Amino acid sequence: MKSELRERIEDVILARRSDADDRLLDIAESYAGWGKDSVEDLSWRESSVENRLTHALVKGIAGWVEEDVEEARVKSGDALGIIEGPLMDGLNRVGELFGSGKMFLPQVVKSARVMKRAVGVLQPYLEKDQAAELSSRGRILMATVKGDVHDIGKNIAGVVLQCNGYEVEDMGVMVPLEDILHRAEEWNADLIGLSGLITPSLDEMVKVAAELESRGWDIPLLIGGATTSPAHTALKIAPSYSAPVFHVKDASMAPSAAAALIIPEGRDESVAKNREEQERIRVDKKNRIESKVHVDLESARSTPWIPQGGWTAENQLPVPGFTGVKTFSDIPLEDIVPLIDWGFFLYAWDFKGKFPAILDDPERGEEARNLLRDARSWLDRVIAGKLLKAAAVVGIFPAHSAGDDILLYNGEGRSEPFKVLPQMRQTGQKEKTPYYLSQADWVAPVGSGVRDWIGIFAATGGLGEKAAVQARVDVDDDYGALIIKALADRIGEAAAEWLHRYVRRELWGSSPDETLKPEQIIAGEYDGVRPAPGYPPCPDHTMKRDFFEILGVKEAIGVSLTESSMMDPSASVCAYLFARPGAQYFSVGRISEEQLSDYAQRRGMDKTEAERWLGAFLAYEPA
Ligand code: B12
Repeated sequence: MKSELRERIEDVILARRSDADDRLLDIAESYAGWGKDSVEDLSWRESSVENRLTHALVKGIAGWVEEDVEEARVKSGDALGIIEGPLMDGLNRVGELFGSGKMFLPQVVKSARVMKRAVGVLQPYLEKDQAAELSSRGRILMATVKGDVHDIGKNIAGVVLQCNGYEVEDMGVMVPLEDILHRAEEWNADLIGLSGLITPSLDEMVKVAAELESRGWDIPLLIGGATTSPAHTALKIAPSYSAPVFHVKDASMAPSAAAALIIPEGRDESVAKNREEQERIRVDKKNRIESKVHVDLESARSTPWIPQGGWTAENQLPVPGFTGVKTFSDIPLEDIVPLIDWGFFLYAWDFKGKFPAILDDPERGEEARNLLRDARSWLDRVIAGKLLKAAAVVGIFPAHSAGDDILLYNGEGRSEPFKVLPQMRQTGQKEKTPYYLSQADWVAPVGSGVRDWIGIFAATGGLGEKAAVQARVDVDDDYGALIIKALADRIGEAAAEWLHRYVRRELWGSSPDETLKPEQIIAGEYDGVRPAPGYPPCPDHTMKRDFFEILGVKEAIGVSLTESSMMDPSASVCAYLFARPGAQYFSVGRISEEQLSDYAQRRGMDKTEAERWLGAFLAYEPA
């Protein structure tokens, strides 16, 4: 056994150091596959130290990096030369392989970890001005905008950019625009990269662009994140700023977008092409919005969905065994784990495709399996070390609908609602379906004689995430940090799944005999739906404020809302629970001006405020 491995195992067994388990895990991957039947090919260890460094970088092998770097430094006495030579050679190779689809995201992240560690060893030997001189293709300042706490996508994009030779400074999450601009100027950034997960963040990106414009700056912007799109970038962000604004679909596109903006050769052409494309999107979008016919609200409301047989006693749901609010402050992770949707875990790492079939994909299967193996081993560690905690709070209330509003009551007296939750309705003209849907349709109307109930909840898998992620960052382990983040998201979603099943089977008992297997639950084969504020049937993110107030979410489970109505920790979800058979997911589609005004009034907001929150969904250009 290699002395390094033996030493680290002994550290764990004999409890010799407080960071013993971290250190063992750090090198464990380098030994993956060792055993009776497989002998790792270590012939690369016979090569020159420079070749070994390049090899370790390309293969993402962290086990020997510190000792190899030290050997190279003693040999050449030129710390900067080692970075610019064998290490950059390896990194360039990684960039090429990733760019040509021959290497996948987890491998890139592992390579980045090797680079960070190597540079970490050399840093003390770099002269002050040498550190600044380190050859770089350009400086990219990245930030998740104010009000948004999502950062897994931004972090992945940052690692990929670093692996392509860009210097990246990541300002983290919820970064106010003043701070972004201040740092961009101070650091002399070549590009600013903005990220965001939910639609209110789009508005914040427009603010950043407008502020850059008013200061007369010309630093190009890169726009990324799940909710961003070429259309929004073209329609809203680019018109606010004269300098180039590029939308970046995913991490693999980030290096080419950065290169197109930074490398002088071909730059003008790329910028002109981007502008042309954005102009085309604007014209196309305008034509499409104008050609979409909306029926008036009254007509849409006159054809709601109604259950088969109408609102009669047969369509009353089972009376809940419990009404009120219930908190689950520490849901055992072992109970949640079977409900994890591993398909989405892989999706976060850019392995898009059906799960588990993707594990057998001839090109991507092996890497997907390796990633899953690492993730499961991290999950064991998370559970054993209680690194993450899952919690949830749910409320089940007597309810009725009144037009497009859902009314919540405190008791079966149902005299005065204690809360009104206004909903929206589809108004885009339909040819086929006989109804225009609203979530209010899933609840029996007031005066129908049918009693009804709904649930609302918030759940999280992110308690403890910040500390657990930081512990990995502190040892330059982006790979582990990203795995923990992605696991927290999955645990949050699985906690919602766990809670919903408990509500269906026991707390409410709307499906008391349900015996679905985990994979059927993940496929959504249960009765009822769980739409989340921000999703297409209910795009108003501010509804989360009402949920949080009703459930006392912050006090109950420590999840809070940012000014953009995003939940912190980010690995959190909140949603409605509708048990009505026949209830479905749908999209309200574009919101007409008539509906917006009506909704704003029911919601007690002024029209401009409602337009701001729902800006991404409007069927018209606000004044
Ligand atoms: C998985 C998922 C979740 C997970 C994890 C979220 C997360 N941390 O990523 C959980 C379950 C926690 C979640 C929660 C919610 N979600 Co969600 N979620 C998704 C889903 C299905 C995938 C997102 C994802 O993980 N992508 C993988 C990551 C790695 O990709 P990424 O962030 O986009 O980043 C890539 C690129 O965009 C790019 N990139 C990112 N940033 C940057 C920056 C720069 C500079 C560059 C160059 C590139 C770049 O590179 C990355 C790597 O390729 C999307 C739908 C979809 N298909 O996109 C909805 C979606 C993002 N969610 C949505 C919503 C509404 C929510 C909730 C508000 C719902 C709720 N009420 O609970 C909450 C909000 C959470 C909170 N904290 O407030 C909406 C947002 C749209 C909107 N109307 O606002 C979406 C689009 C679904 C939809 N169709 O409506 N969600």
